[in-house]
Amino acid sequence: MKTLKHISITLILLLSFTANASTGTTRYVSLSGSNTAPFLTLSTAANTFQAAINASSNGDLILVENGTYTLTTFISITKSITLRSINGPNNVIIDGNGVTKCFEINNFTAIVDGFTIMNGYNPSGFGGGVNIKNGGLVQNCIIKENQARDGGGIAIDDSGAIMNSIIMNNLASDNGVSGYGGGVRLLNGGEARNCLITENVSVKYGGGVNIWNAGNVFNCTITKNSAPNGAGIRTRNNSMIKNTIIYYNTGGVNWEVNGIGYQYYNCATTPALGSSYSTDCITNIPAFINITSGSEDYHLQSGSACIDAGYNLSWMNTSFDLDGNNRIFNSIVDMGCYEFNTPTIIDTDGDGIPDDEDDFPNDPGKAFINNFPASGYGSLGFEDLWPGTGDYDFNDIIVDYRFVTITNASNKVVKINGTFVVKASGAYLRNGFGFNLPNANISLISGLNISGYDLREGFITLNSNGTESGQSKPTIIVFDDVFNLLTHPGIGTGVNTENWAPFVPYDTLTITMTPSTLNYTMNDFSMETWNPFIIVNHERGKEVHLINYPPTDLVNQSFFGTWEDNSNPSQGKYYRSLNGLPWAINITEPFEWPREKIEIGWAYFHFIEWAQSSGATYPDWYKNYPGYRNNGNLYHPNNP
Ligand SMILES: [Ca+2]
Ligand SMILES: [Ca+2]
Ligand SMILES: [Ca+2]
Ligand SMILES: [Ca+2]
Repeated sequence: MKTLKHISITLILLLSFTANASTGTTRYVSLSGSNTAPFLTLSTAANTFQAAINASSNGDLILVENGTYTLTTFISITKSITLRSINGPNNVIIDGNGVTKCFEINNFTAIVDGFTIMNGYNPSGFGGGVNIKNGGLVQNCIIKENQARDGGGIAIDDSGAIMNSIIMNNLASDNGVSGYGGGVRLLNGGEARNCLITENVSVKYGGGVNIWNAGNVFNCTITKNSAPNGAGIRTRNNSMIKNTIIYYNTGGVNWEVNGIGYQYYNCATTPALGSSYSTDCITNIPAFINITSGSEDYHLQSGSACIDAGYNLSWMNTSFDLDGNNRIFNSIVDMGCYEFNTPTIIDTDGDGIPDDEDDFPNDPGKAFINNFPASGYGSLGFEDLWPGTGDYDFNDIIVDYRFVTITNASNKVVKINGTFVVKASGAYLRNGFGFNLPNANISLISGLNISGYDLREGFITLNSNGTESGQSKPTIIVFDDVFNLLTHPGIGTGVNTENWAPFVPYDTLTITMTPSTLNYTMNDFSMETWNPFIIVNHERGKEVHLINYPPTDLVNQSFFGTWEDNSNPSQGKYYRSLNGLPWAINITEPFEWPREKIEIGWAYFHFIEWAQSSGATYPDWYKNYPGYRNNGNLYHPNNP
């Protein structure tokens, strides 16, 4: 006998197709049991199957502990019982030892479930591994290396079924010239369903399956069997074959028909079946995962013509394929014993990211949009009289911001668009605005191409790529004079801070940062730690940052610690007033700023507490909650 090759065997114990064991007694079989009738526990378990069966009544369940059970005569089941392994077919082996068939079953509601059945020998009769005589179900089994004249693996007479099993490497031979069904023999009835039937040999008829007079084969994969007549399957008279793959069988023609009344539906085989006895059959190769000898895997590849090409039958709605997955996936059953159950992945641009996850499904160079903040805009408000506190109305520059980072399928940054909505300038100073990236990869100083800035006043010096020169961090100046963006309406101190002055439309700038190579990840930018600032009144050395954010390399250090500023660069303390207050605020949603000359504490009643607690109390100070603010002290544009 050939040895079993390494087909992946993943049979799982499934619930019985017919429930007959729920009402009876449970008995046990174990090689280490005390063999004490009536075998009601593992410790008193029967040592042989037959002892437990003989002690049982209709409706009983017999559970079998792991082990190899070597037979001297076959196991006979004539009662309505279920015989089941506790841990599946790889753990309970029934070995005919080359002297006897393993099972003879003769009861319509008997079930044999979850065994390896091997080395059965019955060269003058029916069923090397199993003979079902008029009734019985064998499921979730591996039937291998058995021999009989009729049905080397299993023979079913009149009625009965083999389901969800692997029938492999069995031989139909009387040690002479006769052999009928190397794997499965159906005589006058019987059914094989969801089985892999492979590497079986018959010396005469039906290497995989032989049907004589009547029998059904539904959703089986019959491959690499061998026989001179019907290498995969031979059917004689009333046979029905549905949803079955018959391929790669050798030694004779793949299939052979004889007599009358046989019909094939939705099968894949070659050569083509005759049109008078076949419906919706195909000759396409099935496209198994692997047919290489020793590495066989008979699951279907994506795109196989056998997928969704079967004919649905009512039992399929509640049954499983040979893997234990739903028998029907994607509405229509597949041909063969394994249902293809991977959703079809569409990747139109071929970048490896499926369309439904790809923000740019038609652009292979782009895959994902990453927003910072996660949604909408953040908002910045600055006070420009630093290092003096000034009027502390936090409206000298109001800028909303949003960064959209586009990454490719390898999570490398393609570009970053920074959108800045310049909303207000409640000041007479001509302030600029920029930011640096304190935790970015330093090579981005030269490796980043910048566009979209508005620099007209001549006091900013750029590197050729658009970053600011003289900086040790990537630094981008967005605009150098807010007066060039928001035109003064002619009355009032600034723009969009007095309710009685005309509203000036906001101005939006988009800075595009494009790395010169696709080698940078979002981590190389660390945008979430960006450090925004204003440049006060064309004075490049005078920057105002968020509290405790360090200045750029171009700042004039002599301002620190003067006036109300209590910065201490040696301690990493920056832009903090003597009272512990900031000169700039950053919130994650649009900010409603105070009117001109209205100190922020008069508009937002919890701002001071929030700032002095370093953000610990009232982190929601800017919300429009009762008792949180005086809306009359906020700017409300008269025609936004
Ligand atoms: Ca399907
Ligand atoms: Ca894609
Ligand atoms: Ca794409
Ligand atoms: Ca102001």
